[in-house]
Amino acid sequence: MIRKTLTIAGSDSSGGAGLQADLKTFEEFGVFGFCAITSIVTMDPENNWSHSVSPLDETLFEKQLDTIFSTSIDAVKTGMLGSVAMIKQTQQKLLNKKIPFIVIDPVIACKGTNELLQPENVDALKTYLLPLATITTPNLVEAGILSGIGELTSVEDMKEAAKIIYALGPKHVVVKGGRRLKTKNAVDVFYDGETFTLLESPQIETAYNHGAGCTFAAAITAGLAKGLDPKEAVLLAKEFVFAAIENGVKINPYLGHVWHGAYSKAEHRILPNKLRRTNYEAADNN
Ligand code: PXL
Repeated sequence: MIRKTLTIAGSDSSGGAGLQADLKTFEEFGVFGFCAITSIVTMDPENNWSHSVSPLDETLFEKQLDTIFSTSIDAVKTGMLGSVAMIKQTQQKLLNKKIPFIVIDPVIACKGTNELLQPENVDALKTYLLPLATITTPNLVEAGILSGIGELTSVEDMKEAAKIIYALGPKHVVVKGGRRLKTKNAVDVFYDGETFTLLESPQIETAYNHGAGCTFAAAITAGLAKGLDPKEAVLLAKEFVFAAIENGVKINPYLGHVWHGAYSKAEHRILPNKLRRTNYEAADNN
């Protein structure tokens, strides 16, 4: 049976993060992807690519959930949630439907903006969703906010934050150090309530990494749906997102995105080599 995974997330109109990242990643993992849209994020090419987040009406959000949950879903991921009401609607559905695997990616700020989403969402996320999580995947900034520690500057700080976040109820916590932590390798801290595991990978020098966080959490979700245990799912997701960042592409004049298809070289699918044009410019010019 094909496994079914749902992302409850915002739409990134630029195509790299949000539900676009999630659905592309689900496809790469060979699971059937669904999405419920909470909000639509647009960027203004005339105004320095500034972001604007437009939450959807809550009734429309509920209708999407009703449509999707007419079938059984193996794993759910949440990303950008839009409003406290939608956080509560999500919690109710997850409880009623007894979803086996839940990944909460606590999207609190878009990398592009550095500005927090509605601050009242943070408390609602802690109260209603983190207790349901199989795994939560905060980045350094989000872990600082959720734990109440503030700025995290060391692996010790990350461990401390992971412990505090674990106490809110998720069964596993991954704090992503990324490039903000000034270490030689990229370090993530995985915590299961007993043991800390440090997950290291080389830092990749690239500016084309938009969508990395969403892709990572979506990959974990798909891995869990396919039967991996949480730590295995996180390790595979790390490899998957590493390839996606390493093969990041400058997708428009403003931004570079991770290439979600990199792990399995999706760019080589369908057309056999001999039929393919020799370069992408030739295709673009037609
Ligand atoms: O990367 C965080 C993120 C999540 N979800 C949506 C986004 C962004 C950043 O742009 O647009 C919809």
